[in-house]
Amino acid sequence: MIHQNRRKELLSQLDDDSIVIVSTNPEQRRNGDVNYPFRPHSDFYYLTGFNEPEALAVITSSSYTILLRPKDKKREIWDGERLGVDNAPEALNADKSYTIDLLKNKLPKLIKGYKSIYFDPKPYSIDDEIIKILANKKYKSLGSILHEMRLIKDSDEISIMQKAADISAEAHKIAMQKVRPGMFEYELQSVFDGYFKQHNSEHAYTPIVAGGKNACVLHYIKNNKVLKDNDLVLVDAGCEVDCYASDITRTFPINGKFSKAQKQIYQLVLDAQIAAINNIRPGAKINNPHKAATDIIKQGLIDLGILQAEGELSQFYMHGTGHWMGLDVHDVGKYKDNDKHREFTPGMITTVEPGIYIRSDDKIDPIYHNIGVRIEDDVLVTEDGNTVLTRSLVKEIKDIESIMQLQK
Ligand SMILES: [Mn+2]
Repeated sequence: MIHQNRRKELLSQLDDDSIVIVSTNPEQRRNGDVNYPFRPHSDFYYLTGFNEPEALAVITSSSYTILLRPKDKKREIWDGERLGVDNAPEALNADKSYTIDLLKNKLPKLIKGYKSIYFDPKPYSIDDEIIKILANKKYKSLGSILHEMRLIKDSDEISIMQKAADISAEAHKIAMQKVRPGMFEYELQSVFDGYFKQHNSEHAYTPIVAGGKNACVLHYIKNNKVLKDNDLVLVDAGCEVDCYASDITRTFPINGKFSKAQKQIYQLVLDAQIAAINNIRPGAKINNPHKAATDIIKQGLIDLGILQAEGELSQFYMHGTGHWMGLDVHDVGKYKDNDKHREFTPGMITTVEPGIYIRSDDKIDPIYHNIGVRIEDDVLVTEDGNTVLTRSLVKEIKDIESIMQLQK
């Protein structure tokens, strides 16, 4: 029902003579005859709830047609059951269903008479075929309308994302309790691999487990070095539940106790993060959290003698403070309207993730060298402010240190 409502809502924003064409991802080859685990395209999944590869949805105000793989006894013995054309109408609430090999024959008939075609070609073979079939016909951007819908989460989406946030938060807590000097980064990562899998979820993105100076490499994913006594470890890991993401970063001391310098940097990032979250409410500009965070970090670094008053903050804080999150961890939806930052609206979900990264080649007091700190939570905009979906996970220094005493 929920997918039917979304299709209806989408069509209500288009002219009557519009037709929407949206395909899912193909399977991706890993090597030899091995594929990566299949993951549907988010636009397609949002409108259909169908998670088989090689499928196409054609949607108009009067009909919903799905093209999908045929039943194939031999293939199903190897790869598992397929929904099939006969079951599709009832299972997917579709009016008609055809096998995908009939694309060339059926699509020209389906689009006949429709003036506006909404289609975002992706660099996949099925979309290449559709482009050929559409020949000289013009098509309009589906994303510009659909992605605004995806940006505002409904109650079903919020409860799935809360579940993803809860699983990720618990895994981070266990990681804090399991970490030891001498452990490898990948061993700490395995806490997340195992916990996510135990809860029928996947990594929503490649996790970052970065000890010491590795935390200053923003997209460090090798995760293959030893975690050292007296260093911090930065973990950016979040799971995906039913294709919906969570995204959490915590930074904690490998031996369970922050040093004085680590505390100073950590507290500054935490103060910035809390100030940023306090700037999230309906009607507020979406760049207010970033402004609040950078003001605090800049002044704090100046007070510590790390940054000169005329210096560039981007030397130590070089990324944004958040991004939309949903079916994609970096979710769709515009950030600006006519070049101006838009306002928060209830139902939006954003991350809040300021950080400070001090490399050893930065000419400052060496006690601060190789400290990289980021703190990231997932925040839902509500009618009267916001709810932090990842609030169950500690982030105050004293709370992290005390949870780490309860070692596992
Ligand atoms: Mn993030």
